[in-house]
Amino acid sequence: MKLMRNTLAAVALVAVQALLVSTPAAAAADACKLEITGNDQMQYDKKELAVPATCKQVTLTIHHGGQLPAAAMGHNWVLVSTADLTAVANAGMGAGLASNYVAADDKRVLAHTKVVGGGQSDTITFSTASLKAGGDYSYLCTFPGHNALMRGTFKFG
Ligand SMILES: [Cu+2]
Repeated sequence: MKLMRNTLAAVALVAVQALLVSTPAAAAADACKLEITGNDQMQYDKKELAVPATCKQVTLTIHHGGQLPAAAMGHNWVLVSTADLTAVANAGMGAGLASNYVAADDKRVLAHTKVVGGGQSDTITFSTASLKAGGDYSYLCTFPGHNALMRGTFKFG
């Protein structure tokens, strides 16, 4: 019994050491990396993405796990204040695929990827300087007609 207790204590100690060894900087860097995947059924695989407010920059990769081309079932990832979601989607619709369905100089767009088709991906890194911790943010796909299904909550902090 004593041996078992010692073994448990040793295991606990190793676990604590493992926690201490992983530096806060390394943990934060990973926490600031996000991935999301769209499919041929007009869906993202995540309804929510979150990063801690300590992230000065966020790296996001969008994957398209389907097979349809961008012209038919393209997806992007656009970050907005939730209050701007519909307006940004409407403005993006007229911008066209060549502009990734994002209107030129739309200040309401806080970050966005390219439109990707089946098998493609795109990675962006954006600054969080303009984001407020605890603010109400959302992401959406601005391909015409997609945002009704393709939207989610973005939590910062
Ligand atoms: Cu889409």
